[in-house]
Amino acid sequence: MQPAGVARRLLRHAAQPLAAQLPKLLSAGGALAVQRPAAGEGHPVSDEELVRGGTASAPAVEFLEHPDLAEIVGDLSRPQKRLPTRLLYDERGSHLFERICETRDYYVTRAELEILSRDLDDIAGFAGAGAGVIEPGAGCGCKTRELLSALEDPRWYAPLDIDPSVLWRCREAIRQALPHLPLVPVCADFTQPWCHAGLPVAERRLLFFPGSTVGNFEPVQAQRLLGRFRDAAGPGGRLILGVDLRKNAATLRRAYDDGEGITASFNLNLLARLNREHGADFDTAAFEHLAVYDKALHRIEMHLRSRRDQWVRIGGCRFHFAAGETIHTESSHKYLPGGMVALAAAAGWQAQKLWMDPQRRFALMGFEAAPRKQPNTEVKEDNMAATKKSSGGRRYGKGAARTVASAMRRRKRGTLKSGPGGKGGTVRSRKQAIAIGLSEARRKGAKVPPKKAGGGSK
Ligand code: AVJ
Repeated sequence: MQPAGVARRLLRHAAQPLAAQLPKLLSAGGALAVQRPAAGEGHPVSDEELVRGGTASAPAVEFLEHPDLAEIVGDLSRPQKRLPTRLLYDERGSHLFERICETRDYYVTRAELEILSRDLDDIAGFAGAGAGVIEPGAGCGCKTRELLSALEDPRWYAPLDIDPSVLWRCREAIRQALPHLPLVPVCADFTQPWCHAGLPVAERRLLFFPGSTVGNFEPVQAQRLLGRFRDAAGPGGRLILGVDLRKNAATLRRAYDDGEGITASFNLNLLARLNREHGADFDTAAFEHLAVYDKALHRIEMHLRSRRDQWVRIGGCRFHFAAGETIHTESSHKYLPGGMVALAAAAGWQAQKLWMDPQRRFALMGFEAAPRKQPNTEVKEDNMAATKKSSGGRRYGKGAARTVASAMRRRKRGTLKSGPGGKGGTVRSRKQAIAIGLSEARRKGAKVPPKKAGGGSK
């Protein structure tokens, strides 16, 4: 990486307001609140100013002050180069994505719409009456229009999108179809915290996250995102989640490298965007689109492959590309329904409903916000539940529950021994751990039902 003074200066002047930089504003009156940042507009800067805080070999922090640019330079500096997936969605990118959805090869949108129209009443019933609907990454809101018109007495619709131009169009489309529904558009990056506290009241909040966008995150990040949604939904909140299901690699590769070449343009637009907005000098003709299925990680990846050995400048840095070297731009994880149930459960969502298309390519899943547990009591509560279950619902005294919970913890740690004085082997079975816990309780004089003949905990 080398700083390039001229490029840096150009960059300063060419700085443009980007969606991610826009203040995350809420407007309750239905007007779209999009403001240009006061700072960051191009203004003449002296070289002295430019060098402040930086050296010839390490660019000043201020050149990378745009959060996107800092991230881009970091991502291109990795051994496997990559770029932030969200940057695919500028005005042109969002438009190209809508065209992808119309291609024959990209089955995802069609499969989802099929479920939405077939099971609309059931889905609307699950959402319940009087819901406020939040849609992160709303796009044009076409899918939502159908859902909104089927809902009973929806209170408001809050589309979130990183791209203000998309939000404008979404607002117009929804206004046309549902002129009386209050609209609360939010210009925000839904992967970052945003102000959901300011939303109007409703019977309950419904998070609508279709399109399998959740698949674009690594499972750990997906869990964190669903956890954020759980916070935004609040008590009694619901989630309707679109999930693309595992299927053969050939179908997936075709879906992400369509015959009409729209996905290729969509992917390559990312480089054109970096040229437009960050003064980069990518030769887009020197890169090609690639879709690769990773069988071990169950995900289809989009890459941009360098057709030749070349250098590219961006953010005052130079990056080398060997011929055939790739930039990883997107991953789309494919799930089994049970896998998503577990992932969402870890984020505080209880699975309630599963709707699939007849070919089982895609799933819409319905979740309800799980009641909040006190931190640190989870293990105990779980074990009390286990005690109740394996005892046929009988209630023990608090003392017994405590010794059983302790025995269960020791079993998990592998330190629970059976036999008199713990001289037997390590206890593996749940049932035996419960029995040991109960006999400990009995020794301490806690209230425990008498042992049945034949032993055991029942
Ligand atoms: C809408 C983000 C889920 O991953 O299937 C389509 C994006 N990328 N073709 C997907 C996309 C390439 C799409 N998501």
